Amino acid sequence: MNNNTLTLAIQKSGRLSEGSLKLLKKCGIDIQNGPNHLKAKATGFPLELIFLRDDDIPQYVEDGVASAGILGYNEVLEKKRDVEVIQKLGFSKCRLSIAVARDVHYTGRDFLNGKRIATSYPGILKDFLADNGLTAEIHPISGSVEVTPGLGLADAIFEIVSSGGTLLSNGLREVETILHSEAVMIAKPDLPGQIRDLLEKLLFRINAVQRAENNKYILLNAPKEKLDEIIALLPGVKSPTIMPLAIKGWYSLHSVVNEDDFWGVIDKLKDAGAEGILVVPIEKIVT
Ligand code: PRT
Ligand code: ZN
Repeated sequence: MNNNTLTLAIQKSGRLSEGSLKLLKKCGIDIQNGPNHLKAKATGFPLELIFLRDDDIPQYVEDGVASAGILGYNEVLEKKRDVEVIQKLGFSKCRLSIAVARDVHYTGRDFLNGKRIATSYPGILKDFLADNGLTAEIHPISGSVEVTPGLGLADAIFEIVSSGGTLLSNGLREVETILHSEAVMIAKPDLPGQIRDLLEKLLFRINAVQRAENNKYILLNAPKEKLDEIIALLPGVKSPTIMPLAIKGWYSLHSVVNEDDFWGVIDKLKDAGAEGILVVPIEKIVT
């Protein structure tokens, strides 16, 4: 481990690769040679990337070959390695669910007792069954878990669901959502101080990117008599900026609105008399 460089493991090719590289790029970090190599040096940050299968990332981080890694939370739980989840990254969101054939009468979790459940996540399934006092036969399978009920190989499956399209096309129905997952940053616990500092710097950039993505910059016009009511609707980073317009008695307000309550706020602003509302994306929010 080089104390002047942070070694980060990311997925070589798959559903996490693009999101991982995109996030780094938004943090001002580019790589010189791509995922066709095992390793790549980054520009814009003292970082070296290692490209791996996502299954291998927890072990490489535990062993210290990489100081940190980006992978699905589901894979972290499944592998049970000694690694720390330090940040949710907001992409590759999915859920792990139990599904049964569409025409099966599912009576609740007790239905699973004595049944055969096919899964590519036997570890998580085992814990779920134990936590709920259920006994079932776990059939570990890698790939195409969804076809097993149709082939008579399983009574239920426990698998990743995103849009639900794969379940639908295999005549299956989601009956229990066990876990929500997304890409996360993991790190080796007890990293040397200098490496921990580098990781903190990277997390600082990631936070700025995430905050920006969760917020929009809003500009609107309003007459003087409506200002108080409108300001009350706009929390902003501190408080809204107010500038007089060329037309007497009118002002321009600038603020930041959270994506979660965005449409609710817009409706209220219109009702309160705001006009010419402009909404623009934010590149970074550094606090
Ligand atoms: O080669 P390597 O081992 O690195 O990759 P992999 O094939 O094991 O993983 P990959 O690239 O398929 O997925 C990596 C991670 O992406 C997973 O561990 C999840 O955290 C996350 N993710 C997000 C998904 C999905 N969405 C997803 N839809 N992983 C898999 N799927 C599959 C799922 O297995 C199922 O077969 O897509 C199907 C369901 O999708 P819908 O949209 O039809 O519901
Ligand atoms: Zn994998």
